[in-house]
Amino acid sequence: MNETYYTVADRRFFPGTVAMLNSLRLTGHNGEIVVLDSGLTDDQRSRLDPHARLERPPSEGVEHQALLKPWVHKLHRDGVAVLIDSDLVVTASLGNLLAAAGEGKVCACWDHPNAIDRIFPEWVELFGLETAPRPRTYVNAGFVAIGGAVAPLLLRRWWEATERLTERQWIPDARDPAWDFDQDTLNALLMSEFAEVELVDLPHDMALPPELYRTKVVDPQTLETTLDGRPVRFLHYTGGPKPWNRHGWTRSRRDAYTALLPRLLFGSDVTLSLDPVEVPLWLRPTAPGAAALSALNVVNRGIRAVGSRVPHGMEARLRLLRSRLAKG
Ligand SMILES: [Mn+2]
Repeated sequence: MNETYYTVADRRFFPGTVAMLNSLRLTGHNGEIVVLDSGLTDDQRSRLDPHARLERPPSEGVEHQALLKPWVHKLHRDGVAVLIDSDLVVTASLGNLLAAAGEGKVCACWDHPNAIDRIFPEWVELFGLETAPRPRTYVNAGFVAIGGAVAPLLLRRWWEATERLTERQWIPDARDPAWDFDQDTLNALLMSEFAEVELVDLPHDMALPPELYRTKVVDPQTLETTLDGRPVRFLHYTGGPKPWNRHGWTRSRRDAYTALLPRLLFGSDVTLSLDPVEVPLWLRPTAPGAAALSALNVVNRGIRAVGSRVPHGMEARLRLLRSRLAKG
């Protein structure tokens, strides 16, 4: 299978990028990995360099790195393009998805249950669509596999639609038609100009928060993971702060993604390993690290319990802050 993996990373997303890269290799995916460098340090670049192709996307006119994802249309030549987030890890073989993408289908996973019917007539004007969107499953843009003749067309249109957003101020309200950036533009295109393209939409393959907390790591060695007894192929730590960041302690609990991070960053069999001092204590592969994660688990469960009783206005502000961190 001739596939290329594309991800966007800056210095803050380096640990996540390394975990994603290692997870791909550990699950037997050998295709080239291309990192769109939106602000890595020289040290990070030199460490990624032996394992990934680094590309510098344009710095002008792109206000947010999330908007860079479909810039892949400038790089992708042939075979299957796999666009994959650097806050996501792969826990099982993607073989059948890559094969389906190779036949010209688009593969992606269902988004959150409360977003699954997201659609806006305003998308036509906002994204410059040629036809009106028709309801179709709203998918998560954290993993998208596209191949065949549709790949260059969809990637180009995805970029063109997303590029229009750079001139528009982000409105921090999920009811805004462009709140979800490149994920909205992708879905708008799949629901309109590309409505005839077969979509392999996977209802159970991606674990997102809050389901991530219920997800079980069956075997840390193979990364085998299940949710409600069903195998999961992607653990996607959406939102912020990320568990590898300094402020990650406000969220880090014993979820499957955080539980696998030390194994993915420091395991003796990983492609690129970090120095433990590069991540917060609770992610270090040491006894104090494991103890810190257990303690955080207790503290953050408590915070969540309190959180359900906070006044409405405060809750909305917290949500806003969280989504800002996610976008930022
Ligand atoms: Mn993501």
